[in-house]
Amino acid sequence: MLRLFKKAVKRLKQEIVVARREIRGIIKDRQEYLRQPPNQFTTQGYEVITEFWDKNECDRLIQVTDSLLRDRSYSIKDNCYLLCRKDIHDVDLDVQQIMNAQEIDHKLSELFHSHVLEDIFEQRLGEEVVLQSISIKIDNTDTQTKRGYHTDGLTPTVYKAFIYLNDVDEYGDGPYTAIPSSHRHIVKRLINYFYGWGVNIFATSKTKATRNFKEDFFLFYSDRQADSIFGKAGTMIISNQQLVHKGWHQHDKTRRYAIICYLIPKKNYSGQAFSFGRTAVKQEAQIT
Ligand SMILES: O=C(O)CCC(=O)C(=O)O
Repeated sequence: MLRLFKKAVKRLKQEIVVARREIRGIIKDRQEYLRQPPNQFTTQGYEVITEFWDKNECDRLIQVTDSLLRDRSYSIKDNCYLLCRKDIHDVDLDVQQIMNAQEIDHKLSELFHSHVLEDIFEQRLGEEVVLQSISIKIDNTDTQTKRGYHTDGLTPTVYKAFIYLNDVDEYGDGPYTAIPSSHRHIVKRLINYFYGWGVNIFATSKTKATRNFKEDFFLFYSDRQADSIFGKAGTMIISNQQLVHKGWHQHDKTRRYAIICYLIPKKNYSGQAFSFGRTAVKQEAQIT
């Protein structure tokens, strides 16, 4: 009994250390947003740039993607791999992603080395960013397991550029959906943080291993406050991933293909490799 009590106290102490660090980070990030140059991207948290990527290139990339799709995660070449989210998560079970796709496609490699994306973000943010990786995301139709409103991590800030490869004209095409300016909210963010903390405590260990509920938003936000972003193939959305966002949940019409580019502020970059979901490939390798 005493041993159990000591274990619980130790665990609580660890949780408090982590929470203090995360809460400090959350507040600091929001203070930084207020110091960014005022423009549509920094105030709204996202911006749409139409006709960014050539339509023929969109079609070509869809073909390349289709030729690489399999039902399980696997290593494609070097650092490039197919991630099937069902292998690592209990949400977004029908999402697949070709990670580090710049390593297998010459046009994506050109984009990766061109500094075009960094320039777009830097002009708006007034600080340097690093493009870490480019992936191709395949959102198969799904109305059951789509993740709800969340942010990507708690702190520090990360950015993404989404480039639609097919037309996203209606909700059934699965538009990117975000609550404008929510990256600046502090009180609602913190209340959701503590709520998620509670959910984490009661979640099963299997669920806890696949996602962090502190990044989810159960309170205050609804679709009525959100912008769903529609656009033709080639449309790019640049987004601060501390925006409260999701992929539209009633995705029941067409498979959506998109290039997803991952960027972080240069001040937070220490040369780390981009390996999101790589463990799924390792697990597959062990099984086969
Ligand atoms: O692809 C989408 O529309 C949403 C993606 C998302 O939720 C994310 O990148 O965290």
